[in-house]
Amino acid sequence: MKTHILYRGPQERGDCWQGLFTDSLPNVVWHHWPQVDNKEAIEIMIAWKLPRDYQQDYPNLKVIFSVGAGVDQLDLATVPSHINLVRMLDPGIAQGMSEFIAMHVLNIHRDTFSYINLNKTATWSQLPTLATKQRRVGILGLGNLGQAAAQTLLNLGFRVNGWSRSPKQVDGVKCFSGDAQLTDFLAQSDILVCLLPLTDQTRGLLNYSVLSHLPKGASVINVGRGEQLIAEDLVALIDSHHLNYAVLDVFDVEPLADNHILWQHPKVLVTPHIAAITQNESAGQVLVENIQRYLNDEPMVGKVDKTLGY
Ligand code: NDP
Ligand code: OXD
Repeated sequence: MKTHILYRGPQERGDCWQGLFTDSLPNVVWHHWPQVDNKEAIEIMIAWKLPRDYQQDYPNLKVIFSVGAGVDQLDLATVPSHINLVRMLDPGIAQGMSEFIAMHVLNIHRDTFSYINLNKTATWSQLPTLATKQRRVGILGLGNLGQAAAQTLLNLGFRVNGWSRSPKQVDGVKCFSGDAQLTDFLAQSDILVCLLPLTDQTRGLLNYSVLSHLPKGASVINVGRGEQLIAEDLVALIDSHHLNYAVLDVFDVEPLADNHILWQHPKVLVTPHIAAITQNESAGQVLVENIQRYLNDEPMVGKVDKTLGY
C-alpha cells in the first residue's frame, strides 16, 4: 500500500525532497500543495504553515512535520490529538545556529561593534581585551540548538552557563533550571543568548525587570523568538548604559517595520531571521529517516509535546 505525502512550501525545496523520497521511500506518493486530487489519501503533511481547514479537508492525516525547529507558527490547540506533530531536528540548522552564535559572541567579546563605530570618526583607539575564559556566556534554552551552540563556545574557551525548564547535566556547562534559578543564572551571564521556544511561559520573559539582573555591561543575542523579548525595555537598558550591545535576529512582527527604532540604534544589530536556515539536503535526510520510523511503527525523533508547546 502507498503512503501519500503532501508538501506545502517552496518549489526548490520540494524538488530536492521529492528526489530524495523517490530514491529512499519507494512506497511513498509525493504531492505538492495545492495540487492534490484525492485529499482523503493524505496521511503525512510537511509544511511551515498549515492550509486552512486542514483538519476537515485531510481526514486521514496522521503526522505533521514542521520544516523548522520551532512550531509556534502553528496553533497547537487546534491540532487534533490523534495527529503527531514533529519538529525539524536538522543538523544543518544546528550548525548554522552554532556559527551565528559563535560569530556574534566573538563580535561582542572582541568589541567589533565599538570598532565599527570608531571607524566612522577615524578614531585609532585600542580597547582592552579579555581572554575567552574570562567571559561567561549564558544560554537560555539547553535543548538541541542550545547544547550545540554551547559546545562550539566551549571549544573557543568561553565559560558557558545554561538555563532550561528541567534540570540538566551537560559536560562543561554550568546548568541552571526553572524560574527559581533564573536570577542567579542571569547574574552570571556577560553575554546572554536566548534560544528558547515560544510558549505561554516564555512569551515576554525578557522584560525590563528580568534583563536588569544581567551584570552591568552585558550584551544580549536573541535568536529564539521576537515575542520573548520586550524590545523597548532592552533599548531603555542599553540607553541607560546598564546593557551594552544587542544582536536581534527575531521580532514580534517580521519583517521588522522599516521605521522601527531598532534599525537606527547604534548599539543594536538587526538580522532578518537568518540565524539558522533549514538545509534542504540534511533536513530531507532527517525527514526520510523519520518517515521510515513512522512506516515501521517506531517512535519519531522530534515529536512535539503539544501540552508543553515545544
Ligand atoms: P528544544 O526544544 O530542543 O530546546 C528548548 C530548550 O528550551 C529546552 O532546553 C527547554 O527545557 C527550554 N525551555 C523551554 N521552555 C522553558 C521554560 N519555560 N523555562 C526554561 N527553559 C525552557 O528547541 P531547539 O533548541 O531545537 O530550538 C529552540 C528555538 O530556537 C526554536 O523553538 C525556535 O524558536 C528557535 N530557532 C530560531 C531560529 C532562527 O533562525 N532564529 C532557527 C531555529 C530555531 P527542557 O530541556 O527542560 O525541556
Ligand atoms: C525555525 C526557524 O524554527 O527558522 O526553524 O526559526
